[in-house]
Amino acid sequence: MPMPHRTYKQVIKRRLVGKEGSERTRELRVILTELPNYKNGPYADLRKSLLAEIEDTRVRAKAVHRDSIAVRREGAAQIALVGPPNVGKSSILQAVSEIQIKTGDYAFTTLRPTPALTRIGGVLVQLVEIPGLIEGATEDRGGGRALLGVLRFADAIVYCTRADGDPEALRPVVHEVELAEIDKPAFLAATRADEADPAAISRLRAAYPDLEVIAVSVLDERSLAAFRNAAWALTGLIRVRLRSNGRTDEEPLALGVGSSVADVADSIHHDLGARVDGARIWGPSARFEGQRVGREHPVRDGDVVEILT
Ligand SMILES: Nc1nc2c(ncn2[C@@H]2O[C@H](COP(=O)(O)OP(=O)(O)OP(=O)(O)O)[C@@H](O)[C@H]2O)c(=O)[nH]1
Ligand SMILES: [Mg+2]
Repeated sequence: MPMPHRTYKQVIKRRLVGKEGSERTRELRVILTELPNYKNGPYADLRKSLLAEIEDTRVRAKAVHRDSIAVRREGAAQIALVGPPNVGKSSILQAVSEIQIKTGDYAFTTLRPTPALTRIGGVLVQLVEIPGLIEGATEDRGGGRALLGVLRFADAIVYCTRADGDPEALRPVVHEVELAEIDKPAFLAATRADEADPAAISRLRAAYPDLEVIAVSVLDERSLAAFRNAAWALTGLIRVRLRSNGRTDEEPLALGVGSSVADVADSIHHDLGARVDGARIWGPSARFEGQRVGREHPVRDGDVVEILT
């Protein structure tokens, strides 16, 4: 006499807890072989639902596999860090964010695009390390096509290369990005700058005249601040803080360059966007503190805005 099908269902559920992908499929198949072989009734239904579950698991496993290269966007902007192996990309991520990431004195420590959130002037920005982009990436060498796919969706790029290394080490990376016709705001981080002399930075500047070069060392807080500021400049966003009842918010809003007072109001609430009359402004876009402006007034990075309705 087999156990009641309801109990059996509970047992199956328990056996599947925490099992995903091929492990789950394997367990499901084992369960199927153990199931009483009735043609009709609750056990036949159970058999059907297990078969459906196997199919679902298979599809899900595929989907997970395909998506694992995509990076879920978080924060106001997404900036990709790309460069030769072992130049210190992960170390920068670690230095400017909360994440624990493997760093190591060997190539290809990082195997997948890895995101980290960093706060710049109060706004969260996502940095993504793109590992292992090598020559031939556009022909999918080293899984290059998927990596370039991540770059294509990023808002900006930071090329990373060792300050004291051969400037040409970065060339294939820049070349592959160009071949893929990806054209984004970018700068060049000359990494591990504490190991290099100033002449090395000049060499990099000469080798890449189109890119601004920022010397970065994870051992030097000021260079990390410069890195953050340069990264912010790439986003094309401005920060404004709201003021109401004489109090100014700590957290800024991030808006596109050229946004107006009406855009600020709209980003808070569409209703407010429709009702806004103007604003009082403190900061870079005001001629004097607390200036009264109209709804079309363009705000600037660093403004404090009091919406008037
Ligand atoms: N002196 C010095 N060493 C650094 C600095 N940044 C990184 N390193 C060292 O450089 C090595 C490589 O660092 P990672 O951050 O793993 O480099 P990566 O570019 O992420 O490397 P892959 O993921 O393998 O491509 C490690 O041994 C780090 O300790 C720096 O600013 N100064
Ligand atoms: Mg790494």
